[in-house]
Amino acid sequence: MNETLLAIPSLPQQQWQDMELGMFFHFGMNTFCDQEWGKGDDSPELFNPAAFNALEWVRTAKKAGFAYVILTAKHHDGFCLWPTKTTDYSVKSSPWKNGQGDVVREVADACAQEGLRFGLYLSPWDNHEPCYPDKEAYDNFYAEQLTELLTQYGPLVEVWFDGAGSHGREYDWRRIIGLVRQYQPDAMVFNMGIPTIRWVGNEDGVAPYPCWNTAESAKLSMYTNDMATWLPETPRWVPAECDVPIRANRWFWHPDDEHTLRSLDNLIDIYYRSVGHGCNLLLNLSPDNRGRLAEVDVNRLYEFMDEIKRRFSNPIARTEGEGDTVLLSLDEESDVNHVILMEVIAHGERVREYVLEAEQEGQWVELVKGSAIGHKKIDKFETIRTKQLRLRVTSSVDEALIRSFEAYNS
Ligand code: FUL
Repeated sequence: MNETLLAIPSLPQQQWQDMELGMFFHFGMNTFCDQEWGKGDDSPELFNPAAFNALEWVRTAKKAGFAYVILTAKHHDGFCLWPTKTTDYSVKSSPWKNGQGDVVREVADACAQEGLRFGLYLSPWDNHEPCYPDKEAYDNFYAEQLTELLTQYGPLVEVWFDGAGSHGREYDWRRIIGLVRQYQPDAMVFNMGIPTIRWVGNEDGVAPYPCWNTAESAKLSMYTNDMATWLPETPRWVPAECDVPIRANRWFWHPDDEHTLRSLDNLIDIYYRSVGHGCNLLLNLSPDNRGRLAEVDVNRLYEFMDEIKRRFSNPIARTEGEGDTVLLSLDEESDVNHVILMEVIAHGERVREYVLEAEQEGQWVELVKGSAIGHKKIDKFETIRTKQLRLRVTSSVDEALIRSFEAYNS
């Protein structure tokens, strides 16, 4: 097959894939009601995060090594975290800052200040809005909300369209995507309409292997077996994002919920099976009803990312190359137990099968057999002592272009 037949990522898609780590913040009316899916009838009086501190959220993400942040501007309950003109069901009807506050603004500004990219989640399903049953009226309402967000809080790196609750419902995706393209042309579109990135298909934060960057269709939501139906203009390159809450199965903060905090081992496993399978990891933290992050969550996050940095900050050796065989020579004989491979995805995902080998007493010993490399593949194996490693691409579409081949002793 010729390169022109290969799917190729756009430049914004490449930049998005290079970020690898995003932090999701689920915050809103549910935070004050000990619930995950509000019915849209909770009083705005309840929303009052007295110690709200967006800078703390964003600095925490940054310190952990995350490159982008996604905030739930509106969840399924319809309560808006910005003072929208479209409804009174928002921060402006709450006691917080006497109705003068704007959570979206504060998080956007904190990201700009700290140099993180910012993105938004705007639930299509809206349990509060009275016009929701009227398709045309709600399409207008939703377009207006989206326009406010796209024009007032950019630049945006990603717009997250959640499929939950929308089983059987049709939205005006052409118009929605048109707005994103008009106002935030470089923002990634998550999983709906004409997506540029796709949902990995579960909320465990893990990708199957191989997880190719192309997909004909993907699941719409956890709650139906429907497949997402994308408009025909969907690009062929749609990399996956793995979303997962740090407190198992709970996206919003709940009192007395610390026992659901994921273990360090679980988070490390998630990293190997998301970033390590070439996908982005979108890890959710749930700010509490004070508007602060729980200390136990932050400590676990740092513990997790410290361990990842410990394992993967100092390669023993690194090279790049092209063709069927790429050699990696170490300065001296060393213990090796991880290899990280990356392809030059700007020219498509070319490798279909590969073998990793290590030289031992003049013989090549097989360490790993793999298929996809794509943006990244992390391979872990029994520690072996060697002075030379070899990547053999045993099947590829066009010449393999290896952006990096690194060895680690972690
Ligand atoms: C799901 C939603 O229903 C959850 O509440 C959460 O927002 C998750 C990220 O997506 O579809």
